[in-house]
Amino acid sequence: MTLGGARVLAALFVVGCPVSVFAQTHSDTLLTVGGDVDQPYVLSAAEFAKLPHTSVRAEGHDTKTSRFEGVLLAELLRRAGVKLGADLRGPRVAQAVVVGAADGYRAVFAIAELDSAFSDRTILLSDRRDGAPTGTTEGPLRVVATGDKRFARWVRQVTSLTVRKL
Ligand SMILES: Nc1nc2c(c(=O)[nH]1)N[C@H]1C(S)=C(S)[C@@H](COP(=O)(O)O)O[C@H]1N2
Ligand SMILES: [Mo]
Repeated sequence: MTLGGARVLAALFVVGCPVSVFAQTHSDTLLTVGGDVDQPYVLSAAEFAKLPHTSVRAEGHDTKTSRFEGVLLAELLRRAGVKLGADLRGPRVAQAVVVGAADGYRAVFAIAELDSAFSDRTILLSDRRDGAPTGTTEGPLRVVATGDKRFARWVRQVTSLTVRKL
């Protein structure tokens, strides 16, 4: 086969392959960020660890106050192309993110709730509590949402963030 023919075949293979082969099924995928966004992506644990982290003191459902470290949901969505701050207006105000977990549990945040231009709350995906990695029961990633008085949206074992334009 000619080199050109091989290239065409390779291109057909890429086009014909389910997206998942290239974007979602790395065996080491920790988190999938997608839905109605311009730049869906996946992160391995090593990639997540390298993202800019924020820390916050908060009381967990177990009534213990801890220092939680993690990556702001706003930062994770900004990297997928979600517009925040002055650009979060008009139809964009009707966007929400579905936080999905390994056990099928889901919780929804409005995008505006996550944006520091709208709110002083800290909403992050925590990978460390009091300096130690979040265990596999709670984590590896868990939502921490200051300002929620109940803990139903502190989703454990988070695997996906899916943006929905309502
Ligand atoms: N994945 C997942 N996360 C979850 C839940 C769940 O059922 N599955 N329950 C929520 C509810 S209703 C509460 S009250 C808290 C309990 O947090 P805890 O496990 O730290 O006590 O987790 C929240 N996160
Ligand atoms: Mo709960």
